[in-house]
Amino acid sequence: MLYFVSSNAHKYEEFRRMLSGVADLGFVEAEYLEPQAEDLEEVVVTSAKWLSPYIRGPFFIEDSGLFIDSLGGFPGPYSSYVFKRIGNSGILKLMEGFKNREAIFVSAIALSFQGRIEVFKGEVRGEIAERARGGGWGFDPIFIPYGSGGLTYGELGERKDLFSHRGLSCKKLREFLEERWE
Ligand code: ITT
Repeated sequence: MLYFVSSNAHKYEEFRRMLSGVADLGFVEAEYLEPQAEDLEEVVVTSAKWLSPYIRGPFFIEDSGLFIDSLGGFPGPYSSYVFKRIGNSGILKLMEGFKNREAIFVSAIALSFQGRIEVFKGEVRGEIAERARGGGWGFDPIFIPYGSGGLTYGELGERKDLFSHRGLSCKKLREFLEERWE
């Protein structure tokens, strides 16, 4: 069994869906120590090293962040905290008056496997919508990935996986596991 450690059940659902047929995915619902760093790769590698003595067998974690160009990359590594504090309406308010609504959604996975830490990254460019559209969770209703025909993650439903930052990082994880997972 491969384990995903996270406090976020939505992420687990997405990974389970995307890794089906490759590995059975268990969920360890837990919060863990995250260093304050701008680079998500640094965050996940440090956290995975910190977690490894506590978890028997292979596991992975993921850190994601929404980097908005006009806001100097904010909220970036602080996305979870900012979402909890001000939500999508707060982000839309901050964006009022900005013509440039471009943003990048980034996902970094650290896999602890056979004594090593492997990193897989995914990045998607897109735009912050003028208003919230569709369902989903977190920033889903306000992020429009390029190539989706103007639909937000929230409006894409499960098709989000085909366009998303997590879809890209998970594709790399999947390819890695396809060659090694038994
Ligand atoms: P962990 O315990 O796995 O860290 P988390 O929710 O704190 O779970 P992150 O630190 O990666 O996750 O925070 C990223 C935040 O960005 C997350 O809480 C959401 O609000 C938002 N987010 C990340 N990926 C998203 C996605 O695919 N769709 C919508 N919002 C997303």
